[in-house]
Amino acid sequence: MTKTALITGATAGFGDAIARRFAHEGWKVIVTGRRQERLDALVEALGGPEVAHPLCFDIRDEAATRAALDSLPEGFAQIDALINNAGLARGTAPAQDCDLDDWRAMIDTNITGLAVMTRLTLDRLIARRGLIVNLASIAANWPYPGGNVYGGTKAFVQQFSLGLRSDLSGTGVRVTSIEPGLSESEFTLVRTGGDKAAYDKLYAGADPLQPEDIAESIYWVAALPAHVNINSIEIMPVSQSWAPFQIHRD
Ligand code: 8X3
Repeated sequence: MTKTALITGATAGFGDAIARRFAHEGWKVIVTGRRQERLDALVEALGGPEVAHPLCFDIRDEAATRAALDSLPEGFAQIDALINNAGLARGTAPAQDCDLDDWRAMIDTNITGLAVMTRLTLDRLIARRGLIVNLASIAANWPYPGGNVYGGTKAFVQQFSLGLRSDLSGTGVRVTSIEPGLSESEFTLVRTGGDKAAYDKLYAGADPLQPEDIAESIYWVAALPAHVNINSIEIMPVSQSWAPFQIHRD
């Protein structure tokens, strides 16, 4: 039987690549995001309404999320995999210089939106002995200057994933936390407020991860036998590694 994956934040970057990968492998995909035109173009590129179904809403809005899920047509009503990809970073400033609206946007999307979407699809996922893949980040594992609330939201995603595994014991539902490092996508343009020069500087000579690399790892997780759970995957480009701790001296 054809399986169905719901991919949040599918209008760019990782989400777009994940949707393309799953559709390429014969899955039906529900693609969500805030930009209807991009969703429509993606549905077209994926093979049309038999293969892909768009849901246009803001994941920070619980009522809109409920209404979107309730609107799913019969052919897309069963969900075998939830890929919680929607998320963002805003800014790289130290905490003492940050804008509270930026912090709220990250908390509302990366934590609240992800938790609500998960809760609202859990019954369907349990019915299908399905899979949840949550997009965390290396920022969940490694603090860095300017990571503050972004890293905190991703630590939530990682720990929420592990907690879900405990609660879903016996249901057959698998849960995986994916923790990417330096990756080239629209994510960085959002983080820098559209600063293309900063975007180019970040990636210059670094050969960063590409969205297709993340899609590859998530599809691998999904395609494993039903008795195999990958708890977490931390992925970096070869160019990225750790530097020593900083020491401030007076
Ligand atoms: C984004 C990756 O390296 O900027 O989650 O924290 S990094």
